[in-house]
Amino acid sequence: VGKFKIIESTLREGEQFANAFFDTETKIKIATALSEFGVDYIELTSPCASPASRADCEAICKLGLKAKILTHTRCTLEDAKIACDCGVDGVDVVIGTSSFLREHSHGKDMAAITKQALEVVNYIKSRGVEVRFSSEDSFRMTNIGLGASDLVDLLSLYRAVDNAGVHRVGIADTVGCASPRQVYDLVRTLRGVVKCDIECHFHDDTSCAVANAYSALEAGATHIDTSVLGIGERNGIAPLGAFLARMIVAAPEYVKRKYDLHRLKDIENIVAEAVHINVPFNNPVTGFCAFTHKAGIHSKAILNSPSTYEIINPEDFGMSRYVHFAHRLTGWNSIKSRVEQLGLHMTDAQVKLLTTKIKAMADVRPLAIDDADSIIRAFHLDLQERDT
Ligand code: HCA
Ligand code: CU
Repeated sequence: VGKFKIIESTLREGEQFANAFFDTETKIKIATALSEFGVDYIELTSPCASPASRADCEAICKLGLKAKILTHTRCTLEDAKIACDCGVDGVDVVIGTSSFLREHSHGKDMAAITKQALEVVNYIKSRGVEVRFSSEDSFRMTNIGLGASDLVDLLSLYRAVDNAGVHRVGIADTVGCASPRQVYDLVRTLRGVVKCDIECHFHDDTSCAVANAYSALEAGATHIDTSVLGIGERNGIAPLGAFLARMIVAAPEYVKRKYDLHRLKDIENIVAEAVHINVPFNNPVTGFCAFTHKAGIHSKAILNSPSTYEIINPEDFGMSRYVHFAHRLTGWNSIKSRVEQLGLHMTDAQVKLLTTKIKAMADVRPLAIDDADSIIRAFHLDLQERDT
């Protein structure tokens, strides 16, 4: 899992999110931010989708960004030609379940589909452009309903495009049905069949997208599709931030070297604003409480040594930890730390007494930080008056 590439699809899959409408300026802003962040690829909506989609694709190709620009099209020569004419670095072609699964269903049109795939792959390569070949709904197609002959068909199709020199093949969990173990098995099998890179695309309908991405990498996948905050069809795909939270734990040096993690929060805010949503409260890394510690036992340990209750160092993402001290679960270590932050001096015995006061107040009603600070200051003033 130590080395992987990100195909950032906020501007393709993300445009399929219910609320998404990106004007040219917003697309350029998002593409530029993602490129500066360090994603390897930025995937754009097919130029065949609409005239503006085509113009935007051409405009983004001309920006000269560090990230490679991809677009995503159906597996046809007409679409492939338009894509290459836009000036993209690569084309991700996908063969739909309608053409693959339904018509083909049990080997009949396999030869025709392979022929079409090879034509498109060879054409894109002849234009000097990178090409990925993928099938929609790869998991249901091979695991549920249809059975083993479909897996064999799928693998022989992938082997044929691999032999033709495709740069990547892709697997897509279009409906979000796959489990990490199914993913591992399919990717492992595919890894034994093709030499090219393997890209994986996971929808999050059952909340497995990041786990599936990780499993895919363990099994030998090389590229993972993400979108900012996970936006996409229905409830979306593997979120960029959540995926990197997983990966910084698994491959810290690689992730820290490769990505400008401090920019994550800004990028999420740009996208959240563009599609009129809030960053979820429990978002990995950037959720408002992602590094807030509350219970007395946790807070004491965190104040001594943050790694006790933190698997991710907030500083790696330019975030800061917060010890929540103004509540009835608090402990005297948290209060002592707050007293010091306020620049006040007390003995441990005094802090302990103060803590019982704060806990008693917090039993009656929720305390704001200001409330707790006033109690601390009043207590401190009291001590001083008693001294004089
Ligand atoms: C869709 C297509 C896709 C394609 C994924 C890919 C999917 O919108 O249904 O090309 O890898 O989820 O299957 O996003
Ligand atoms: Cu998708």
